[in-house]
Amino acid sequence: MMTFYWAPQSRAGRMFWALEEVEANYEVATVDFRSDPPVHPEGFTAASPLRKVPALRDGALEMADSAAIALYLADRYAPRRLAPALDEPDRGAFLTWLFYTPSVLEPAMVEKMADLPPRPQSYAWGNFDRALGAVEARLEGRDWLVGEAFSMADLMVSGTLQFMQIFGMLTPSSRQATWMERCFSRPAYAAGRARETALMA
Ligand SMILES: N[C@@H](CCC(=O)N[C@@H](CS)C(=O)NCC(=O)O)C(=O)O
Repeated sequence: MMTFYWAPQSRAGRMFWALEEVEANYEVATVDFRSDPPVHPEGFTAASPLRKVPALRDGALEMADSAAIALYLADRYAPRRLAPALDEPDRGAFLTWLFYTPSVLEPAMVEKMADLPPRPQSYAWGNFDRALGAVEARLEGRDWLVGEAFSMADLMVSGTLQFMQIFGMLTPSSRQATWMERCFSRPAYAAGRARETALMA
C-alpha cells in the first residue's frame, strides 16, 4: 500500500485526484506544517527534502512534488492511459505541460502575489499574463492539452487554475472554464474530493 503525505488546505489536495485516476491503494499520513513545531509523520522528511506536501512512499520508493508524483503514478500504474508512452511524439508536449505547473504557473503566481516588477524575458515563467495566455492558446480547438485524451498534464494544469481561481487570482476564460469542467467531470476527480472531504470532517 502506498503512503500519501497530505496536509489539509494545501497543494497536496490535487494528488487525491491523481491517486484515484490510477485506482491506487493508499493510506493518508497527515502533515501539520502550520503547527509549531510542525507534525511530520514517520517517513515524511525522508521523502520530502523541503518538508513540503505532497509526498509519496510506494514500497522502497519515496518522492515529493505534485508533477513528479503525477508522472510516476501515470508511468507506473497507467501506462499509455494517463501519459503518452516514452517513444510517442506527444510525450514531448505532455512533459512540457505536465511541468508547466511547477516551472511556470506557480512561480508566476508568486510574482503576482508579491507584486514583483515584471521581467518577462528574464524570469523563467515570463509573467503571469503570458503564462496564462499560453494555456489559452494551447486549448484553442482542443479538448485536452495533449493529444486526444485526458492526461496527467490536464490534471496538473486544471488543478492549478482552480487553485488560482479559489485565491481570486484568475477568472477563467470561457475556453478555460469549458476545459476545466471537462477535467472535473471525471469520476476520479469526484472520488478524490470525497476522500479528502472525509478526512477534513
Ligand atoms: N511544487 C510543490 C509545492 C508544494 C508546496 O508548496 N507545499 C506547501 C503547501 S501548499 C507546503 O508543504 N508547505 C509547508 C512548508 O513549507 O513547511 C508541489 O506542488 O508539490
